[in-house]
Amino acid sequence: MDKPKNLAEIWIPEDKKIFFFSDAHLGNQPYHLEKSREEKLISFIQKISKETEYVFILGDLFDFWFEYNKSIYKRYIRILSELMAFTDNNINVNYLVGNHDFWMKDLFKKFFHFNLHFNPVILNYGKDKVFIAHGDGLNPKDRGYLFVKRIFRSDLTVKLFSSLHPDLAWAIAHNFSKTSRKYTEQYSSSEIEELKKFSKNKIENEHFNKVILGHTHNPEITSFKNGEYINSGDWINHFSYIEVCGNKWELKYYSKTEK
Ligand SMILES: [Mn+2]
Repeated sequence: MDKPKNLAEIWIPEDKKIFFFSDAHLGNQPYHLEKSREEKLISFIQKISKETEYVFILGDLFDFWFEYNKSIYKRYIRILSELMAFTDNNINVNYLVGNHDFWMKDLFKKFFHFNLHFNPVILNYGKDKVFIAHGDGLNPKDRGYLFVKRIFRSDLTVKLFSSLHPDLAWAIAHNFSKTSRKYTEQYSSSEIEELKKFSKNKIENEHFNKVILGHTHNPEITSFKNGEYINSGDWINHFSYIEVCGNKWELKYYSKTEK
């Protein structure tokens, strides 16, 4: 088997339960409009922090994440304090940086003890060999997007942005984020198909038997001859997540009453 180069590899015993979720894009609407979905996410975080030791956040939890050395965007205070539930309960959290998590520095590592991943990771879980990524940039045809990503993530852009007053930076960020959304949220069925094709290729040619992605906001399980592609969906419309224990992989939909 050709092992993908330089990808982090993680081992989790197969008797452990793991949760995967992604794409809440908090901050993309005025607060009063998205307060209820943030509360739903918080209720989910509280629930799973009592049920598991392992969580994968597959990116784009925030609609725009820019990390200053000292200041934090007020809008995110509530969710950040709730994410501490994972830290306080010693949950092993792997955060795969999404395309809206523009510039992540050390906050999540240093204060939350999350493992941050800027590239896909390989998970060895019992008999399953799992390829995990946020999902952006996997479609090689998406050159326009890959170009924008390179500009946004460049050292110079980060430096320029860091020198702005945070209030101004966030105002600009809000517009950037809207632009980025054109590339990432209006997923046509052909783009969803591309990620499906990508997964099929991973399963058929690299001997992974599971591919787990977010990014498309389209929760789905697609079976191939030797494995499955599962997309975690979103926390905007679907409130979907992936739960696995042993060899039972499930795509689920959260409703607060499940608590
Ligand atoms: Mn995304």
